[in-house]
Amino acid sequence: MGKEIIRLVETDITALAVDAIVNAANNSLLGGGGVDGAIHRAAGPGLLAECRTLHGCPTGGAKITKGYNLPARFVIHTVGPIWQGGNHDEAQLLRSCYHNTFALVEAQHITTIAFPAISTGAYGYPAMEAACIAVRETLAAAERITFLQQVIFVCFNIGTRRAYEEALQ
Ligand code: AR6
Repeated sequence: MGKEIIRLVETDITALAVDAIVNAANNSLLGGGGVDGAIHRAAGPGLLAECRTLHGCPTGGAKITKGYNLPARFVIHTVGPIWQGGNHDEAQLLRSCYHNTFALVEAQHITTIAFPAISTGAYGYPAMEAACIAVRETLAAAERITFLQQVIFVCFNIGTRRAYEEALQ
């Protein structure tokens, strides 16, 4: 299994009928702006109610909920690092987001998943460096998780798309 399981798609992640979509959440897991706000709006109040029972999530961690009104069956909430110049463990924490998300994928037998570009919006992580981490962690997971069929990287803007294209070279 290699790069052929990866697809770049320009869409709103909440529209995707995959097993799981990933949310770029914050430590509270109680919603916010960006993709987090869009996911909570589309999923409806059931999602927030379940998130309240999770008591937050550390940076680099991941927790799973149902998808409620979303076409996706699950939402995997992960908390990316805030970019602080690159010397504050940001890369390790972002790698952990992907690693811990794929651990849940494996445990729940998820075969199709879509990721936003975690940390690259409000949290300011450089798109190119984030895309390299996303691709590398995905290829490593695909080697291990034999039932994984498709990983979609949602490109919400042109800069994100270019970064993934380059990272896939
Ligand atoms: N579908 C797919 N991607 C999207 C969508 C969408 N509907 N909306 C935005 N993006 P961000 P972060 C892209 O800021 O940097 C929240 O307030 C966006 O263009 O959503 O991890 C949380 O509560 C960018 O490429 O997440 C946290 O407080 C990417 O998603 C904080 O923001 C990530 O941007 C997390 O910041």
